[in-house]
Amino acid sequence: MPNTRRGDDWSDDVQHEPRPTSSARKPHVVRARRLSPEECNGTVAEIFPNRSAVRLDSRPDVLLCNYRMATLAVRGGSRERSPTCVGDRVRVEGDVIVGACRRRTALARRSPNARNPLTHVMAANLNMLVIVASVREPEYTPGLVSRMLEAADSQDIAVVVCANKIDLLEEGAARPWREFAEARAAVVECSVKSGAGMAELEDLVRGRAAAFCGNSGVGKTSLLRRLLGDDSYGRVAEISAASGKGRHTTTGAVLLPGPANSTWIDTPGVMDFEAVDLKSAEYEEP
Ligand SMILES: Nc1nc2c(ncn2[C@@H]2O[C@H](COP(=O)(O)OP(=O)(O)OP(=O)(O)O)[C@@H](O)[C@H]2O)c(=O)[nH]1
Ligand SMILES: [Mg+2]
Repeated sequence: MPNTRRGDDWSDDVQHEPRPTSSARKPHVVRARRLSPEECNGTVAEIFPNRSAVRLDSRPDVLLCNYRMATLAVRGGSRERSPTCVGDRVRVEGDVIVGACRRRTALARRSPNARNPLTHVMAANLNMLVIVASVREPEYTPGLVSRMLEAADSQDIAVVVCANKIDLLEEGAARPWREFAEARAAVVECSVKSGAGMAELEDLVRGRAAAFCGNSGVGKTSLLRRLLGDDSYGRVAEISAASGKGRHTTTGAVLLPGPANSTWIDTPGVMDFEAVDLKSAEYEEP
């Protein structure tokens, strides 16, 4: 079933009404703070309404957890649409997330829900961003690639520009994505369908904490299936014949353990990317 929601993923359409404030409400006794790396024991793998799935360091499966907001929520100014994001290092006690570590890096954008301008932190603690574009179907969009590249570059996150569906490129056609090789990015032309360039991509992402981001329908989930050798992961769908665009098949970011301690994050396709710099909100001491 195609995803017919207006936003890029389910949480764009969740209405975040401000909680009623009451002068009679008691102030929190425990002051929220960011934890040290040693205090954390898991990594957020997926976000659901009011809960997160956490991959604990001590066990291979994921645990569905609630939040203890009093000790977790340190905002420092930016209103995020979820208390944690995929890739966040957290402390879990029982099945409750009681705190989170300061993020080393974060890919964040303004959430597309105009009624509620929130920050959407797409992924945290990355050391690589794989910007996936398709050479055709859907059409290649250089603006999105360069905006994402800029956001990663400002945090010293390594960038791979992955031009997928190279099997669809006609002989002699222009290859405008190659311009990004001059912007400190590795550029890989590949095809999930033919296997071209896949070994090169695998070499680049092996051992990395890498998020795969880009438009809907460019092949992010297909690439990850191929890299993981697991066709049962996630869902892929043909792009729409009517619009030539993707169908927003992946509806939330998912952290996937890969070979050689890789952590690869599949993300929902975005229609646009307006970066939010979380440095002042996130990295300064509260
Ligand atoms: N021809 C061709 N088709 C591909 C290639 N890679 C993926 N596709 C097709 O592109 C379509 C979209 O692939 P997905 O993996 O669902 O794309 P996505 O980027 O995850 O899309 P969202 O989850 O909506 O963001 C599917 O029909 C895939 O089979 C490729 O290299 N060549
Ligand atoms: Mg997908």
